[in-house]
Amino acid sequence: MDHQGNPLTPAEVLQRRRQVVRAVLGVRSALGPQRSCAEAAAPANVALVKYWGKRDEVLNLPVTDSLSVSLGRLGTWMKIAVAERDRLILDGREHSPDTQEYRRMFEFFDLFRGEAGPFLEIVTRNTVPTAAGVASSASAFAAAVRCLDVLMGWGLSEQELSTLARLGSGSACRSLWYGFVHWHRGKRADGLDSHGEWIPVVWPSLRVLLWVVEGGPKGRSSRDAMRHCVTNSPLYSAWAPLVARDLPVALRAIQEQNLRELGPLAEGNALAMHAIMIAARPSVRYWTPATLVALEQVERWREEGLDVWCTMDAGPNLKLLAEESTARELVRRQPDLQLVDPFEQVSVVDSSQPGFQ
Ligand code: 2P0
Repeated sequence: MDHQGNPLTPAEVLQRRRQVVRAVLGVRSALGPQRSCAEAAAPANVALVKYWGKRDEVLNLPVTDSLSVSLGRLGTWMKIAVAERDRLILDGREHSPDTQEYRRMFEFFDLFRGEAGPFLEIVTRNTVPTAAGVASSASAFAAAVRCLDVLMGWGLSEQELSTLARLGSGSACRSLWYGFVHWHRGKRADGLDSHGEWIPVVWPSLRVLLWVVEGGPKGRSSRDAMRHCVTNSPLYSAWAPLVARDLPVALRAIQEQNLRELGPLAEGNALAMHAIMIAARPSVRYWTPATLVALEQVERWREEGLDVWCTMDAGPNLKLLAEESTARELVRRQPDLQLVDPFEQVSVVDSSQPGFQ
């Protein structure tokens, strides 16, 4: 939308996004590739205080701050190389230009290159299980900006890379780091102050457990659901005040490594986000009966003395939070849980990964 509330044309959208890129890159905008190829990895992330609603759709600027923890080894590997034509090879399969994945990825790369190219071959592999309901777009765009930074020799700061990754997908700005990240909503219209900030806390015993209760692709994109909720949920006005209360408590709980404080807070925040969705008119409901069964199971585990809490995103599946010893007990009881160490880092380049020639 422009200032009068009229929708922008695709050319105007591109221009606004390119202005931000130029503002971040400065004189570096004029640089061509400094190398022939570059590789990078980035972790997926799960929000403990959610991002739900945008104040600017073109630049993916959020209504509120949010807070996430990375998913360690789960994320994206990417290699980009200067080539004779654009190609996208995703999880070992070449995607044609009419696929959504190709369009989304190259629309992003087009923000950084002029009419003269360069053409790019992108080989990318997600280590996030597709059915797990964990967004791979966040890690993909974070890996993409890391690759570009190396290929073009920009030498940008992590904060600048985070600002650029946000243009691909909002939550991508939290995928530049391992561990906890605070995404500051920022106040500026151009979004240059809206980026992730790494929280210097390592919590070695914290675990995330992915619980896929429902496989298959999700019905509605989170982008679309978010937009719908902002204008059509009578509860949306409660969201910003709720985040303002939750965020400082979550930050303190992280500093103190206190799961008994962080867990209920993350669970309550996710449930509030889903309440906003459910109350929207028409309603947005990602939960299935299997989701409710799993939620009840989490409650039962707590009644049995296990310190476990959950969070959920725009899908039916759960992500559990627990300390390592509890996490091992949970896997014993529910063997389909996938255990993740949020702080497990992968080396930047792993050419042994399939798809990397
Ligand atoms: C989050 N989600 O904080 C929230 C909670 C989904 C539920 O960030 O439109 O793919 O690309 O900015 O980043 C998913 O939204 O949306 C998301 P866009 P994105 O993790």
